[in-house]
Amino acid sequence: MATTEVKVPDVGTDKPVDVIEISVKPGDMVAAEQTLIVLESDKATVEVPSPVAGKVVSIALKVGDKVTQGALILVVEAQAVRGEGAMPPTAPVPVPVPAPAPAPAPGAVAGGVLTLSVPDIGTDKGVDVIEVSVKPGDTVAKEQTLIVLESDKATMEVPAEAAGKVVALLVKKGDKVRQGTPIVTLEAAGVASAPVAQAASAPVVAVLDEPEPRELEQKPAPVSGSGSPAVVSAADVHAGPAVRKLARELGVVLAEVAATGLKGRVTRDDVHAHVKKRMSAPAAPAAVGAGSGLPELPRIDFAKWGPVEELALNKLRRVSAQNLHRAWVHIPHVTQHDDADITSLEEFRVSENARLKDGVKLTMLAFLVKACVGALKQYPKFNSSLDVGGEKLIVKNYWHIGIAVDTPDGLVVPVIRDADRKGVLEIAREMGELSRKARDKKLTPADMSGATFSISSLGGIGGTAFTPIVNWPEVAILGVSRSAMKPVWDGKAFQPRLMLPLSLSYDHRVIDGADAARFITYLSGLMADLRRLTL
Ligand code: CAO
Repeated sequence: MATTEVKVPDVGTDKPVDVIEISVKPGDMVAAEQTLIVLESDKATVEVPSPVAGKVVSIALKVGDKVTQGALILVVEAQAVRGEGAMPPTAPVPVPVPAPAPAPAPGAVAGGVLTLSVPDIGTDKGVDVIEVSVKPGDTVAKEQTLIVLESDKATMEVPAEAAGKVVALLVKKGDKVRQGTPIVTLEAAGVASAPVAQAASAPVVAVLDEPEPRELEQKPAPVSGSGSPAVVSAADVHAGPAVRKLARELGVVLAEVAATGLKGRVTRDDVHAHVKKRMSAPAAPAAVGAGSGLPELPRIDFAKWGPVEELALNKLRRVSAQNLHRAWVHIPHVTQHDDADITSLEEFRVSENARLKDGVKLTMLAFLVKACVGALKQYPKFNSSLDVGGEKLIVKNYWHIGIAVDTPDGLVVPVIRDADRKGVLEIAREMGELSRKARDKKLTPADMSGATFSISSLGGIGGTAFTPIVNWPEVAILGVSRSAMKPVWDGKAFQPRLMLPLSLSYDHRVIDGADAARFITYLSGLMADLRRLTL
């Protein structure tokens, strides 16, 4: 077998460029056009393809070397493949009259003419060409839009991988295309015709005239519409095209990969390591705001402005943060406020507490739980969940009330089950137990699941009103602030009344403002006179 020495082609600069990736090893079988090494200059990343199919005999370079045009890259034991031109230099055979050319490979180069093809568009289905933005003879800049595609999920502009002059258009408006469909042929700007590999005597026909190094720092195509393909701002990530392709195939977001290559470059191994890590990692809670299209918050170095201290968040706080943020982002919140007159209820509570003396403290919150069940029965929508598809409401015929409990480790929400079947004393006793368990870290997941409505009381601390966040998948939550004596007009005079501030936050997709006003008015009425509950 004849051997072929593959050398560094013209990379558009006389200055030495870095070898940043060696994509093959001795003994590997390579196909013609397969990437052998990746070079990086100040301006671009260049992938050097193999001029021949064959077996890598030896490699003359290593990552980190600086090379210029003509430097030996490697030696390939060429395999004669009819029609591919990969022929042993010592035994040239006449070049056959070329048959009609097969569809060129994406980005294929032929004698300085580049065929640009449809990149990975996130779907295997054919998509429509809805606009052709260039015509033959046009000079296009790199990244200039060539065509616009439309799938049932997104519109996508396909930019030019390289600058040059449009020789021919290979698609028209209305065509259906998919990844790899040739779009245009382009006479690449500044194409040099230096051969990549010099054969000893006869040039390796065809293949050797062609392999211009392709500039492959592709920016992801801008995408508008929903359900966009895996397009991220990967343009800022340093990675060769082969690595980008691998990342796309494996569904890896390059920006998330820890780079170990030269100058912070992401290598193939990095992508594989990332996938391995992802596979072995325990399932993480869904990323906050994932798919919401929200811009990420930038990291800030607060130490720039003064001394800081970093405190690690415990798991409870991290998980609560995720859940609260998710609910806040997904649920359109509105909060309705009202004051309940609890003057007589408070008198009753105090006198009962004096009478009971059995260790159970009758709390205002226990009365509120009971009153909420009454209001939920009157307005069942508040005891429901919105189906994730947004097409149906799941109304529950059980009344489990979650109570937000503040603990040194963070907020937890244990649940009073079947509160409709329990008396106020029993609820008060159970709440005491649950909040003790919460503060002793003894709550089980079962203690904290299945709530249909929640109450968050800050009344023991203070404040006049707040907007609690709906505890998804519930659709409403009642915030309770500190009661206070207030002058209330009775039609003839101001009377001192004990008023309890209530703040009802609700999911406006499910509950109208009028419903919320009715609910809170009804609830306030029950707190003003609990005898109504018996009606
Ligand atoms: N108005 C006036 N006083 C009130 C009151 C109110 N709305 N609610 C409670 N109080 C009083 C109580 O009567 C009690 O007084 P005494 O000590 O004189 O008897 C005192 O405040 C302390 O009450 P408490 O808060 O311990 O008891 P509670 O039954 O009202 O609440 C619990 C229990 C578990 C809900 C509460 O301890 C708690 O953790 N609250 C915080 C919940 C929270 O963090 N919510 C925010 C979620 S969003 O970030």
